[in-house]
Amino acid sequence: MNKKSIVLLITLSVLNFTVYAKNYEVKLLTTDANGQNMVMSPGYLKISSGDTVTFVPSDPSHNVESLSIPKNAKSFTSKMGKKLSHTFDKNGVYLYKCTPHFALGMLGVIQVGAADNLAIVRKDWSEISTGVAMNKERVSTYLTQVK
Ligand SMILES: [Cu+2]
Repeated sequence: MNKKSIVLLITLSVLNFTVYAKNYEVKLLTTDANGQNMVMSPGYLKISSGDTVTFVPSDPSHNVESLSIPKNAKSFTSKMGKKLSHTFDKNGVYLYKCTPHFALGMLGVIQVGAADNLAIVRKDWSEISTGVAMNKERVSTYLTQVK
């Protein structure tokens, strides 16, 4: 292999890395298109390690705060009404909430690659869910989508 093709290969692998790290958006909605109130959209999202999710509040009353996350993963908390872009670099299941609307079931689940910590998240959720008054079944539905 000559020098030129080595340089080309290195350039291509750098480009590949850039292309494959994806950006996603989760909207923090007061009301969605189906009339659901205080809801993350999408509530369940599957991404790959290295991908970035931007959380976008529909108005100043929402934020995100991580609740149950994989061991050694970075926790995240956004300021009320402000966008937050978070890069997920540890595989596993992340359960997070909107701090003011937690009791109304405003929670979401993000799966990053393999879901090795699913049993722990389910156990955490069974304890955390005692503080949720409405729309608990949303989280159960999101967790059944984890594959
Ligand atoms: Cu909220």
